[in-house]
Amino acid sequence: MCPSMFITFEGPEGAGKTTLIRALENRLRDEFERVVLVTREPGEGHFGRQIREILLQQEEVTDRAELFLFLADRAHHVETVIKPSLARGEIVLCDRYVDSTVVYQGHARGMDIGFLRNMNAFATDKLRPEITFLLDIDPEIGLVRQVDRDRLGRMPLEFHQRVRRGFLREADLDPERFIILDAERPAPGVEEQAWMFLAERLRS
Ligand code: Z5A
Repeated sequence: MCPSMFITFEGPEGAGKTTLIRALENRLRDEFERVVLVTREPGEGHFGRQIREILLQQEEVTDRAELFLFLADRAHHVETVIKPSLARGEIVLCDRYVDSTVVYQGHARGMDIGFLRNMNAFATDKLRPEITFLLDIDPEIGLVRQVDRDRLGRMPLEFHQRVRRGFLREADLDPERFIILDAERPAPGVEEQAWMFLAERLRS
């Protein structure tokens, strides 16, 4: 049996990350009897919720301030939630993590990607996920699925297209870690593709 495992879920807005995480959480509990922690960035716990409120609900946040808020949320989240859960031997399913910063603040907003990688390494104390599921979707489809859009969700379509291309680029650079899922299909198909991979990994 595999010990603790850290798995992240990435992709453009409305790709279906939350839906997939719920399905995998249930199957990991039912079929493997594993203890699973479901969490997300930004916004876990009291500290994270306050940062999330500033980040996603306020209309004016400068780009640099935005970056540091995402990183502050991550640093606190890793130390207080993710690492303790992994130390207990659990499986952590995290909705967004370091790749979202590289893609949204780097590929889409234009900040220096090398700098962002270094800042991520500092914020996370170099904690990297073993598996990252990338839910790839045309942003025009994802945005239609998303009824309730936050500040970033309301960015123009071309921003979201840069996000999609950025995630695919990151996946190209790290094919061992990234599993790309075609998120335009109905949810059961997406779940099955992810589950086949995950169940196999847990059995090995
Ligand atoms: N951000 C950043 O810039 N930098 C960072 O470092 C981090 C984040 C960590 C977080 O928003 C925003 O912060 C995000 C990136 C940025 N901004 N944008 N844009 P969030 O976490 O609140 O939201 P999100 O992650 O973008 O989206 P979401 O609301 O979490 O969507 P989702 O989880 O991917 O999708 P869902 O809730 O599972 O599904 C959405 C709807 O589609 C729902 O009605 C489902 O029933 C439906 N659905 C799901 N799957 C399917 C399929 N396969 N077919 C059809 N319909 C489906």
